[in-house]
Amino acid sequence: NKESSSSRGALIVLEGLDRCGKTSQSGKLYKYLDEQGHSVESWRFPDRNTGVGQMISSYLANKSQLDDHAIHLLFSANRWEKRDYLSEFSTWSCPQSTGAHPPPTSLMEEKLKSGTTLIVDRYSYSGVAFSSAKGLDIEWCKAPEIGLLAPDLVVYLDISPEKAAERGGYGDERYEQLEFQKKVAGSYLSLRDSSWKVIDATLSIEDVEKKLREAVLDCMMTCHKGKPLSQLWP
Ligand code: NYM
Repeated sequence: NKESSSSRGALIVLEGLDRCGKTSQSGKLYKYLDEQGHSVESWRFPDRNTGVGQMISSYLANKSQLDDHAIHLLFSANRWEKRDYLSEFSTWSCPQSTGAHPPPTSLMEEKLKSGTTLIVDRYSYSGVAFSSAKGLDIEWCKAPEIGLLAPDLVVYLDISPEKAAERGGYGDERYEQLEFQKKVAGSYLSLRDSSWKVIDATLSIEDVEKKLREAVLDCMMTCHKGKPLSQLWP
């Protein structure tokens, strides 16, 4: 059973409010793991490089308007397209094709199974937290994420909206406002469960880095030992 292969990588997700330090901590973690000789990749959502990602980027920059449900589905589509079925299996759903075909395997899954650890800056939890903060029904928000790979570890970099705002650097993007971030913080709270690793993001950069490393190395070990991959929502 490939899923219990002893060498699989871990799917690590970092979540938190805007300005919680996620992006710089993802970068530091990537550098550390890479230097330690681990096979590791750094991903982020939204991935603004795809066609869907460009629509999201334009929406976030207030250059386009979209219905709240529509933008929610685009964020989700952006994750599905990055999960991406491998082209070598592209005949899988072709009715004319003959013979036995392997089940579809995703790029993300393939990378994990071949031993690469993925550090992902934002994932489905951002999708649900930000959209439900606008008032969309939480179960509706979760639905399009069903079937994506579940992270092996979700790290929440915890900071109050007020403290995050004090850090400055809120840009001109949509959502980067204190009142809205307060609602997002509330949504994250209702999503969190005991499996999440919550790190106080107001500690020094070095302390956050250390705690993050410990949690991630521990999770990588569990995956290495054969923890099976699972799907959202567990
Ligand atoms: N965001 C991000 C969402 O609203 N839904 C999602 O699914 C994701 C992944 O996009 N304010 C929001 C959160 C951020 C914004 O993200 C851009 P970033 O990490 O600043 O590029």
